[in-house]
Amino acid sequence: MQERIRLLRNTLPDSGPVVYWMSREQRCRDNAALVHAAALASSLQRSLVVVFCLSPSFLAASWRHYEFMLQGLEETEQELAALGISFQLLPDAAPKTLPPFLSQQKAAFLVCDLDPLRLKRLWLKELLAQTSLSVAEVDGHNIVPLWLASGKREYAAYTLRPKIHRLLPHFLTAPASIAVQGPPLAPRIPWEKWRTIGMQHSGPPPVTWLKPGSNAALRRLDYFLEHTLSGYAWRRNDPNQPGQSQLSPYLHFGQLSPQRVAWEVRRLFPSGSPDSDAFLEELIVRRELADNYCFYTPDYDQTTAFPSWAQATLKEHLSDPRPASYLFAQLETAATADPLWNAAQNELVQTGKMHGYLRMYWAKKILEWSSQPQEALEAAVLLNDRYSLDGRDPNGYAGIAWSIGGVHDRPWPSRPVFGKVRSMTFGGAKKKFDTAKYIAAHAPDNQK
Ligand code: FAD
Ligand code: FO1
Repeated sequence: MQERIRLLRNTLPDSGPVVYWMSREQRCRDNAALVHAAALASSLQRSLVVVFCLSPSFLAASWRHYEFMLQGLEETEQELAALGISFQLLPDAAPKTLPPFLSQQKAAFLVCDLDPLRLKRLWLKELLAQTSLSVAEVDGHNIVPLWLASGKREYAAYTLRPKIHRLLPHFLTAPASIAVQGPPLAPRIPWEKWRTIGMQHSGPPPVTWLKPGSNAALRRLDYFLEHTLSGYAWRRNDPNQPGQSQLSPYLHFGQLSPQRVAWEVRRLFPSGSPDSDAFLEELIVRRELADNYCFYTPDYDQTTAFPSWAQATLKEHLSDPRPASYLFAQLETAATADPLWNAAQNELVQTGKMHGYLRMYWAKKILEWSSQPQEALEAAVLLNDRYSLDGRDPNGYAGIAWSIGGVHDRPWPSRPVFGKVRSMTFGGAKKKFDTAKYIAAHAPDNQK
């Protein structure tokens, strides 16, 4: 447990409570930071307070995302209250609202979530500058703590995988859960009022096919383990099959612990299987590679972060003619001449989730149609962050950088526009799955 914690500052405790600033891990169960904060509270003989700072505009998040997040937080408040733990919602981003809260509470200690996103690193930096209390940062997201898996940006999955696998037996243990801290409290946050914050946002409405919150997340996990994990290895790349777990929105908002998911998969398949191995490769190695990329590469959403071979090859092919070019509005409204791309974009807009295989094709086409790679990167990030439930996540920035800039990939035989960056074509997709069936199911109504 201790290895999951980084003590950022150690000073004499003031007379008030231990405060857990919940941000990435928005759950009561299986939350290592919460468990650590409770342990500190009991060793210091102080109470424990959990606080969430609600930023009114977070990285192009829209109503769809705030609704999903706030409903999940409402459930988390109920679960914390049942354990006698008070939960406070502060009405603005952390650097503004947390320092006054901490001094008003005379907080003895602050525990916070590790979050590799640039904005979150900035929030933590500003917070440390404006306070003087002890601060501990906990990696409650990665099974092998980010700092221990690697102390530097990794080149690809194959360089990080052995480092992860060596440490996995030590870290893939039953998730630690929080004990009762006191008599049950009555939940007291006026959630209806806070949900108007989300509704003020324009953009896509909330989704209805996926229920937010930790309980729904655990039910979805059970369903996946029961019905979808077997066959995952081959079905996951067929967009016409329900082969993915659909867990990414819950993992993104921290409503579900990746450690819980991996632990349950390992319980079902103690010595592994092609399906469980394929799934854990994605859940552990690919996901932790994305965290590694964002944590050690602050310009993770810029072409400057691409490997030098990719920057050179894309530059060399800048003057190649593009097979088509579109305004951002044409991309956003799925109005290109590519029916497969339009169907994928429409699936994203309508459901808030695009199939993993098509995400690669979708991003690579944006590169092929853009005059500059940076323009393609910005368009892909904006569309992904605006419409995808699991957007604004290290997985997204890493996935887009892989697709457009060869991050975590290798050079391929050169093609127009792509150069040595791996390309994907409609013809190639046709060989992989029944594209006509997917288009019929997901194309915009006016293209059916
Ligand atoms: P499953 O196949 O069931 O995977 C289970 C979990 O494993 C996922 O929830 C995720 O945490 C992890 N995982 C799976 N594939 C990857 C991957 N390639 N990289 C990192 N982790 C992975 N994922 C996001 O969470 N948010 C995003 O915004 C996002 N944007 C992407 C953009 C592009 C261009 C690409 C190529 C990939 C992107 N991904 C993103 C990664 C991946 O496509 C999604 O994690 C996955 O499709 C989520 O659906 P699932 O949970 O049903 O997947
Ligand atoms: N984290 C916060 O601490 N406060 C917020 O108000 C907040 C809003 C938000 C909206 C959409 C979204 O996708 C994420 C949001 N997050 C917020 C961050 C999220 O909890 C994750 O920490 C990161 O996005 C993933 O690293």
